[in-house]
Amino acid sequence: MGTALIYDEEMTKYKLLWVDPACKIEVPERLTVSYEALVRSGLSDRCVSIPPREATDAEILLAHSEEYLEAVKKTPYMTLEDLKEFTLQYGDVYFHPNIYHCAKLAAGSALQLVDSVMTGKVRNGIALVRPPGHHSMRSAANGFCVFNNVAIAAQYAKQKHGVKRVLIVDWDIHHGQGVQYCFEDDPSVLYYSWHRYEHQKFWPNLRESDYDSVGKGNGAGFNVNVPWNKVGMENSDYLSIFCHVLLPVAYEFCPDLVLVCAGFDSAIGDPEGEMCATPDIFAHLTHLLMNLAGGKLCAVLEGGYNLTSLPQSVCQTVQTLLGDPLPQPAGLRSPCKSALESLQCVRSAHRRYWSFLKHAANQPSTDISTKRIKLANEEEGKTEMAVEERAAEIKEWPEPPERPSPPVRCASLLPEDVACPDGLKLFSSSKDLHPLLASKLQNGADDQDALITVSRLYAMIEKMLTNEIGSGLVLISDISAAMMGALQDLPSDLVDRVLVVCVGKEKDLNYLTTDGKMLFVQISDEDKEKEKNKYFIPVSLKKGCSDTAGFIQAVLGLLLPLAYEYDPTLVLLVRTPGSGVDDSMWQQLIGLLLGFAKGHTLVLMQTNEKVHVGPTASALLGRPAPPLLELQTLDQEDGEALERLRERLQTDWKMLQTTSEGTE
Ligand code: X5A
Ligand code: ZN
Repeated sequence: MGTALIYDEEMTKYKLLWVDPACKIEVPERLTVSYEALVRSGLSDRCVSIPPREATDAEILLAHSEEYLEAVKKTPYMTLEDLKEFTLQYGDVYFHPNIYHCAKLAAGSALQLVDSVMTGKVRNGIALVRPPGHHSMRSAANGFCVFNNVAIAAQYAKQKHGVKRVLIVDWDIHHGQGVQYCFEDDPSVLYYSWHRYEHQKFWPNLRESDYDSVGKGNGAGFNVNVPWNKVGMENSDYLSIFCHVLLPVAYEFCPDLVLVCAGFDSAIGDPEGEMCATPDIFAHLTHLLMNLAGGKLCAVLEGGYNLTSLPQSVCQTVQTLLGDPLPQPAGLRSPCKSALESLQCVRSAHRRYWSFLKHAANQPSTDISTKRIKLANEEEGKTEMAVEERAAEIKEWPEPPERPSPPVRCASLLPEDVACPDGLKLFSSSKDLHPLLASKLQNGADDQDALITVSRLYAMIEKMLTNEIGSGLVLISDISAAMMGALQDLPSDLVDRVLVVCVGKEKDLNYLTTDGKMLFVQISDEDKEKEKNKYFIPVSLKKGCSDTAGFIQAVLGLLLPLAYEYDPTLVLLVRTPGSGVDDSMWQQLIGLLLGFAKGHTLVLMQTNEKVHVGPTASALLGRPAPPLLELQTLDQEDGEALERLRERLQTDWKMLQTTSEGTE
C-alpha cells in the first residue's frame, strides 16, 4: 500500500503573458521546484508514479456550468488581446492558450488520485498540479484557478465510488470560496478552511469567509471557516485549531475519504500568507489526518508562492504520507490572542451542530465580527502601511530536519507462546542486567524476574533513543510491577521527558515524579480529583475507556495539545488489563501518539491481552486505524468535567486554551 505521486511537466507550460502585479507570483517554477525537491530527496522514487489524464466535459460539469466550460474551451484559440479581455471579467486570474489543457489535466490528476486511492492501488497520495482550483466557481475563474479540482474530485468520489462522506481540509492560506459555494447545502461534504482574513480586509474580502458561515439548509454545520485576523500565525496556532476545532468535528463526521486542498502559502516566507508556520508543520497536519477514513487521503496542490518554503513543505507532506517518522514539533509557543479569539468564535458557532463541541464556551464578549464592521468603516491608511512593513521583513527559517527511519520499525518483547506478528522484530538483548540496574541487584532486590524485565525495557528504550528501533511492543505478566520498575527512578540520562499514557485503572502510582521528567495522563473511570498537578493528569470518564465518545474527546482536546506542548522524547503507552478500550479506539490512539517523540512509542500490555497484539502491532507499524463506528454522544457530566479539567490546566498548559479571555 503505497503513496501515489501525480505530476506532469505539461502543467508547467503556461504562464502570465502580460503585466499584472496580482498574478505575477503564480509561476511555472512553483511546480518544477516542488517536483525537483521530491526527486533530489529520493522521495519521488518511493512513490507510485501515476500519470494524469484530462478530465472529461461531464466531469468538469460536476462543479461548473456549461456556459463557463464552453467559454474556457475557446481560450486556446484566442489572441493575446482576446485573452486579456476574457480575463478581465474574473478576479485575480490570467489565461494563456495552454491553460485550458493544463486545467483539464489538473482536474484529471485529482480524479486519477481519487481512483487510485478508492480502488486500493495506493493508500494515499498527492497531485502536484497547476492551475490550482479552490477559488474557481461554478461559472467563474478566480484567484489563479480555472476548474475546481478538489470540488470535482469530491463529487466524482461520491458518484463513481459511492463515497458517502467526504472531508475537505483546505489548509491553503486563502479561503476556497469556490469549494464553499459548491457544497454549502450538502451535508455529505464537510468543508473546512482556515484563511487569512484580517476582518475582511484580505482578499477575497468576502463576508461569507467569516466563522459564522456554517453552511445552509441540510448543510448547516458542514462548512467550517477559521478566519485568521492577524498575520504571523505560528505552528502552535495551527496545531491548536486542529486539536480544538478540525479534529473533533472530523472524527464526529467520520469521513470515508479525506481530500486536502494542499496550498502551502500558509507556510513561512510566503508573500501572500505572511504567516510564520514552518514547513515541518505540514508533516503534523498530514499525520493528524492520516487515521481518518482508514487512511484514504488525497492531497491536491493549491497555492504556495515562496519557492523555498513551498518545496520544503511539499517534501514534508509526502514524507509523512510515506510513513516516515515525524519531526519533533519543538519550541511551540502558546497560541496568540487573535488565534484564540477565532478559535473561540468557531467553536461557539459550531457547538450546536457537533456534539464534540457541545461544551464549548460562548463567543468572546467583544465579538470579533463587530471588529469587522468597525474596521470596514475606518479609513484605510494605517493598516496598509503596517502590512507593507511586515512584508519587507526578511524571514529566515532553518531547513527542516532529516527524518531517518530506524532499521527496525517496531520491536517486540513477547512471551514464548505468542507468535511475533508480521513486520515486528523480536527484541533480543544481552542476558546481563542493564548497568543502570546493577546496583539494585547488589542491594539484593527480591524480585529477580521483574528486575530482568525492567532491564530489557531499559535496553529497548536505549535502542529507541539512538533510533535503532522505532516503536516497541512489550507483553508482560505483571504490568503494574513493570511500569513501576521502569518509571521509578527512570534515570534522566536515559530519557529526559517521558509522556506516560495510561489507559485504564492503575492502583498505586506513588512513584511518579512531578519534576517534569514525566508527564502522566491517565484515562479511566476513577476520579482522582485531589491528586492532580501539572504533571499528573487523571481524566475520568463515568464509563471509563469503553466510552468511545468521551475517550476520543479526551485524546483530541487534552492529550494531543498536552503532548505537543510537552514535546516528549519517549512515549510510554500502558494498557491496563480490562481497560475496556475498543480495538479501533486503541489503534487511533497509537496512530496519533506516533506523531510525538519521532515515533518512539513503547506499548506495555499484560500477557493475558494476547488478542490485542495483532491490532496493536498493525497500528505501531503505521497502518491506518479503522474508523470509529457508533460514536455515542458524550455524557453531559463527562463533557462538563472535561471542560473544567481543561480550564484548570490552562494556566500550566497553554495549548489547552480554547478561549481568548484573560490572555494577552
Ligand atoms: C490558489 C491560490 C491565490 C490568489 C491570490 C489573489 N490563489 N490575490 O493561492
Ligand atoms: Zn492560496
